[in-house]
Amino acid sequence: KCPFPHEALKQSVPTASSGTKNKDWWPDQLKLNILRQNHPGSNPRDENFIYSQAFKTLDLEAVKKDLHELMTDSQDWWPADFGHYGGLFVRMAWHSAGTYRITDGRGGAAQGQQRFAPLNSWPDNVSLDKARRLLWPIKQKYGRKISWADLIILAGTIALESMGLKTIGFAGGRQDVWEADEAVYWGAEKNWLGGDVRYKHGSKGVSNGHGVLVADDNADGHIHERDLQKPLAAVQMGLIYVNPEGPDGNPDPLASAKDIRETFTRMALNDEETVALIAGGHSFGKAHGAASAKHVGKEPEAAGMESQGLGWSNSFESGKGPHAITSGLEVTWTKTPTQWSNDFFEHLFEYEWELTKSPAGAFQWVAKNSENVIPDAFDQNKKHAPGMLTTDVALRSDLEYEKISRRFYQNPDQFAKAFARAWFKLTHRDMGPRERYLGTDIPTEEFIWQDPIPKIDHVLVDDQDISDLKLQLLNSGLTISQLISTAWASASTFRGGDKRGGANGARIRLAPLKDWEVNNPAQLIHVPNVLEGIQNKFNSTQKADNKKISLADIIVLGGAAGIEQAADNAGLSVIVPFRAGRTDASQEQTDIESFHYLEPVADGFRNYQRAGLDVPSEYLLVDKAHQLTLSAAELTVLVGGLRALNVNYNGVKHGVLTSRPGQLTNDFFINLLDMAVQWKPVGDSKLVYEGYDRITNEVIWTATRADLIFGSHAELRAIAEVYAESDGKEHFIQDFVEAWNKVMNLDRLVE
Ligand code: HEB
Repeated sequence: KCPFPHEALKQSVPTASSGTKNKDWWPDQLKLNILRQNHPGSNPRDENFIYSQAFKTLDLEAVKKDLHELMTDSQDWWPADFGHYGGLFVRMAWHSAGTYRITDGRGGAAQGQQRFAPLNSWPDNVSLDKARRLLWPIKQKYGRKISWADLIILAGTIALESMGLKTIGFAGGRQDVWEADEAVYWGAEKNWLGGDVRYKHGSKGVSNGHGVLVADDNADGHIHERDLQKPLAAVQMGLIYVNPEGPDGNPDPLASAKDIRETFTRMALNDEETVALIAGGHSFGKAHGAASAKHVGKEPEAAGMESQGLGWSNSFESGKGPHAITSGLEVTWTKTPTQWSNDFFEHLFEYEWELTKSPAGAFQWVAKNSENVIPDAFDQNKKHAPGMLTTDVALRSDLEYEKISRRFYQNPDQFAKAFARAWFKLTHRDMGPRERYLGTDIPTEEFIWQDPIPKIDHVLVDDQDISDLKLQLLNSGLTISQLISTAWASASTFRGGDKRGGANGARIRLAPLKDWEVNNPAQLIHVPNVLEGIQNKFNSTQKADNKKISLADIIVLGGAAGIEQAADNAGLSVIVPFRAGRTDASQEQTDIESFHYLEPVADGFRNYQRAGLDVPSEYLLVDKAHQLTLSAAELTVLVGGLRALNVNYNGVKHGVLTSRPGQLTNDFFINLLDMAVQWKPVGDSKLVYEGYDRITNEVIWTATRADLIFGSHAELRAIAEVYAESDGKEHFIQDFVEAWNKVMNLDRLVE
């Protein structure tokens, strides 16, 4: 050993991104980073670039042709099983879409997140790094005209077509982002595929310390045997859904069926869709577990720089082709793994299944007493016995799944049709309204899960009509607060993840929205009636030119009129922009069960929180702000303005820090930051606080955590100060109106 102290002489140079950070010192600090994602500066494309326009210039047929050719263009660096990449690309697309959760609408295929951590490194996504690299030449060729997010789904869809399954179409329109999404709650565990921490027993709510919170509406006090934490759609970190070997690696098909049902329901799929997808997916390709996982290197995010973003290098023999190790399972389901067939069900029912282990030591099932009828992926002289995963056998063990599986076995056409429809839903579920779909392969059929809204069939109101209607709204007998809170209730159902909800459709008057606690049904009930009265009067007198206004528009217009009046009452004149063109959905166009998931457990903007949540209100507030795609400043100005406007749930006074409630003022900020007031929690729950006058010791205000966070959180306080400054009043009103207008139009995604 050299006696010279090389190590000691090495100089350490501190760099900007290294060192201990706030998140290390105060891990539970409320983080606003999710409100600052996808800043225009992070986008390498021209600021005027509009993806939908670029896509319209794409020669979709040419891309499809190239994809068809790619399927059989086997590359030495990652040879295709059975000479066809179809199975790999179907799995890639399914894993891209399969991160969607209906509970909060986050996850899914729409941003191309599979390129980034954690998804690019999830144990369940092994080898999909190779799939995306195989696609790169096509991505490169068509450039900005097709996003990764679209290309990944299109590749899976063309893979199906190329293997003989007739799909029902494809829509483009998924715009790429350039950074990992920080907002998705993937779970709280610290280990990949670590224990069963996602299941809890009878607890009431969940906080994760990541600034994203979730509430458990299973909180019925009942002790659930196996109660998967909301909103997770996977039973373990790193899995798209469920453990293929069975719950926690225990090869029990029936128990596994329970996990499948729970997780697929989270993805908005019913039993029939679930059976069709699993069986249809596993009609193709194979599982890879040639040898023990000890041969497999680090995942992409942890691999050496020389790996250039690839991971899981495999030291077993050639490390690819017949030696590939992906899941560690080694199964081929059908006799024709590159051709659609009914083999999956035929095998499932015609064989009895025996538990065995893959060469890598994982539990899997093999057909008893079967001939070796299954081809080998590389050696034409080799044959294998049919195999199944525990999760596949579950489709026969579970009573409900079994019924569907048998029907599909006996009716292959029903199976193919159900698969094609479920595949389209799976891969388009998170894109929002159909109007956003791009391309020439869009199915003409309208699906209920698309939350359809009628097309405009009337002439829109003009400026004169708008000011007439505003007057009528203000004279309708409804209070300013009612007008504003109804508009807010309607528009704020929007969620950015899957672009569902919003003011369009006026679904606030329909089940289930009209019965939501947050909308205070007892009070809401007559507001739409009054508004409808105004609408009917207008529409019945405008017949000649077919000029009409929808209730959805009237609701938003009422909010605008209310805010203008509230500003006027405070001595300021503002115009709240209004653009007509919304239409009204019917009850039949509204899938009650699926809208149930949009119900807010909290709306800090109205100081509402469902009782019994074990999550601090400020976390729920930031979560909601993220759903509304608001920045931290927009969040702040909206809360301050709405408090002054007195639109709290059920008229509670918390946070209405003004002596003139109902006027649009910056009083909330002035009084919140006033040093003459001292705040103290009421009781131990730390839900409600009282503000004492330091001199008289009298209680002058009350507030919740969703109010006081704007004084206690250093970054939010800094924003609040801007709106409380002596010259901040005008600025406040302008910003409030802008942010309000943004929320009212969140669902108008197509220009
Ligand atoms: Fe699947 C494969 C699992 C569902 C499609 N999968 C596979 C595998 C596994 C699994 C483990 C193997 C991998 C490797 O490579 O190794 N899955 C699973 C589970 C589930 C599923 C657990 C739930 C239950 N899949 C599914 C679906 C689909 C699919 C839904 C679609 C639709 N997968 C698939 C495919 C494949 C698989 C295609 C093959 C791949 C290749 O070939 O590469």
